[in-house]
Amino acid sequence: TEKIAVVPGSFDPVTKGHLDIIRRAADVFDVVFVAVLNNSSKQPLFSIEERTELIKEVTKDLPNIHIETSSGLLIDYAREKNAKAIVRGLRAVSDFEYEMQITSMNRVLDENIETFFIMTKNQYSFLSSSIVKEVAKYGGNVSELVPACVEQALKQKFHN
Ligand code: COD
Repeated sequence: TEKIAVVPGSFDPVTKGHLDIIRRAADVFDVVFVAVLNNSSKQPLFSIEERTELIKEVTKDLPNIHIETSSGLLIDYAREKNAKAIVRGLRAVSDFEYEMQITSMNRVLDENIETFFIMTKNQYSFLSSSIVKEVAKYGGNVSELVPACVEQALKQKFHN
């Protein structure tokens, strides 16, 4: 049977660090659902539709990836998709406590869905959507950090 994974995030906006995790998950699992969700502790710059469109654009070459949004709980979405695993990226020790907390909570909600972690590539270990937004806001060059269409979208947000 097909091994299905969910890669969840707010992706506000998607970076080369996210893309690396999504591609590596798609290499290991048969089918990957990228779930664009709202993180209630963050105030997003891009709407959920804009975030979804950008990820679709940059993953269209990958046949086993599906991009969707959901407004409910991650674990309910994962169950609905018949997913065996939730895949998250880890950058630094600073990610660990938060990830540990949501992993434990998700396990309480459904003990049959495992959370897997993929360690960031060294060149992306400092990279976050927040830092990208900060640099783009003040007109800095983010072309090494995000795909070209995301760079364009950031320019439009901040300089139109
Ligand atoms: N290198 C490697 N991984 C990275 C990098 C990088 N440079 N940058 C980000 N990542 C990873 C993150 O560690 C994460 O795993 C993933 O990419 C997505 O990152 P973000 O920041 O876009 O996503 P988050 O952390 O805001 O996502 C949080 C969720 C939206 C998943 C969470 O809030 C959620 O599940 N919301 C739905 C409601 C719910 O179920 N809440 C209860 C959870 S217990």
